[in-house]
Formats: sequence, C-alpha cells, structure tokens
Amino acid sequence: HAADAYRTDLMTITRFVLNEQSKYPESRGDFTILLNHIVLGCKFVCSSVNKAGLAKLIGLAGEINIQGEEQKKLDVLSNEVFIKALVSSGRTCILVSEEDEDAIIVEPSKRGRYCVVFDPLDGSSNIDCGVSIGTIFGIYMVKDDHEPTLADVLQPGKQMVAAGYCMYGSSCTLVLSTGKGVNGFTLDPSLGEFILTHPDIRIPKKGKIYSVNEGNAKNWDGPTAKYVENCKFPKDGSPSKSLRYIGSMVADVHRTLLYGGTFMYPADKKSPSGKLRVLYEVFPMSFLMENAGGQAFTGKQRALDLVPTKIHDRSPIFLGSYDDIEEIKALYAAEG
Ligand code: AHM
Ligand code: MG
Repeated sequence: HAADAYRTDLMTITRFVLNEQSKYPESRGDFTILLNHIVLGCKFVCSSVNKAGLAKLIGLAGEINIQGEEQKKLDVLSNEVFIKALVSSGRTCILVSEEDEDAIIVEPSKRGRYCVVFDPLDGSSNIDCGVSIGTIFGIYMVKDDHEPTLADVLQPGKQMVAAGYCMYGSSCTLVLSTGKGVNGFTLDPSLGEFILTHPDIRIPKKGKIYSVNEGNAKNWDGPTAKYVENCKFPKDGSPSKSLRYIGSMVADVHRTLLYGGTFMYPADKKSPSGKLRVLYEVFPMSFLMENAGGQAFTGKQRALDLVPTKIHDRSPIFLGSYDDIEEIKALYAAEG
C-alpha cells in the first residue's frame, strides 16, 4: 500500500515513557520530565557534534570568538548543557559527571528525587576524525527527602532505576532501559523528536565478534588472554570470531547490543582496575546488557553487584552475549 510508506502514528520517546509509567499508579510524571531534560541535552550535543567539523573549518573551535572569549571545547560545553538541563528539571538532587571531580549537590529549591550519573561526551578523543561518540547516563532514586549525600550514588548498579546512552553517529540514537527491556529511538532531525525505531532490543545469545584494545595484550591476565586466543583459534571447531574495536565505548557497546558478541576493557598489569568508570560507564552499559538478555562481569563478580567506594572508581568489564560471557566467567573460575 502506498499509504503505508509513511508512518502516521509516531511513537516518540516521551509518549513511550509516559505509556510505560502510567502502569504505575504512584507515578506522577517526574521521570518523564527528567527524561525530557536529558533528551534536550542529547539533542543539543548532537547538533554541536554535527557542526564540530564545520566550526573548525570556519575557525571557531579552539580559537577566540567574536566576543573575544575562547571557544569552549565540546566536552566542556556538553557537560555544562547537561548540568543546566538536569538541575532545571527540578527532579534531581545529586549529579555525578565524568567531567567534574566532585559530585554536584542540587540547591534545595530545585531538588527532586533522582540522582543522575553521566559521562556527557564519552570518546571525545574521536571527535576530530568524525568517529561516533556518545553520552552515557544512569539514574538512581532516593527514597525520602533526606539531605543528599554521596552515599545516595555510591550504590550498586542493580539499584539503578534507568540507564541509557545516546550515540552521535551517522544517525543520533538513544537507547534506554527503565528496568524492563531495552528500547532504541532515533532522532528525526526534521521533527526534533526521538522516534521508537528499535523496540525491545534483545542481544543475540551468542555472537561472532569480540571487541577489545588488543594493544594491551602483553599486560593482560591469563583468562583474558585465553579468551581472546579462543576467539581467534577456537578449539571446538567453530569458526573464528571477527575483531571490531572503534575505541568509543558507546559505539562498541551499541554494535555489541545489536549484533552480539563481547566488549571488554579488562584489567592489565599497568591498570589493575581497567580504564572504564564504574558509575557512569560500567553500570549503565551493564544495566542495558542485562535488560537485553546479556551479561556483564568484572572478572570477579556480576558487574551490577559492585559497590563503588568513590564516584570516579574504575573496574574491569566484560559484557555482551549471554553464552560468550559464560565462557569468560568459566575461564576466570578455572583460574581460581
Ligand atoms: P574517555 O572517557 O577519556 O573518552 O575514555 C573512554 C573511552 C571509551 O569510550 C573507550 O571504550 C575507551 O576509552 C577506549 O580506550 P583505549 O583507547 O585505551 O582502548
Ligand atoms: Mg568516558
């Protein structure tokens, strides 16, 4: 039917989340309001990232602009936009950003019940060559109206009420879980709306891809080295796996979620806790993986069981397809 060429019943992210929340009689729409502010931040960053190459060409980035002020770097700018959007939502009480050493305690008149941990622009070293980058976020909720403290965010990842990321790639895609499944939305630039394009994402049970910075191999521990060896030279007669590594966590995890396989940032001798940050990198991505039917493991335990002791703590991480992570867990168990 020609009439079917255009979808006329658009499921926007706001409509989708409102529908979901309406299943809870106690819901007051606060989460939807918070999410709308996060979405605004994502749209702003998307538009800035798209203009980044152009800005450079016409001499904006890293130089003095017309008012004589130095142009802000994109990661600094993104951080400011997210903080202002989150505070002005009136629904947050404490914010943790990768860009800020200390947590931000929201002033009493603007407080709400949500704590948001985020990396405003992850993979920013990739900006100058146009590779996909992203924003990662996790959301906790405090139970009562006590004075917010760090203890409210130094919680295991399984306590998160929602998590997601927005990828600024060939299209702008926001992937979200509120604890029951994972859904993906793509920004329609002409509407300025995120439209549901990837309903109920399930990660394949087993994958054909592994993703890791193999340049660190000489410093890996036994189980990591063995797993990667098995990917290349399988002992059970199965075909060898493909290696894909962008070096931008959002892009690498997004591909893993859609195509299956594993994404790893293991410990190594030089960085015994790996590289990635627990609160706003490891937890949100692990939350999404589990909600899509996959697993996330630190080399010692389920990633979402970790209890961070400092807001910028790091942890090794292995996440992806259920069966592939089982294999990694078995190798670590054998090690003892
Ligand atoms: P960043 O927060 O400084 O941007 O670093 C995080 C990024 C992740 O996106 C990516 O998974 C990882 O660093 C890649 O690290 P490496 O270059 O060591 O492989
Ligand atoms: Mg980061």
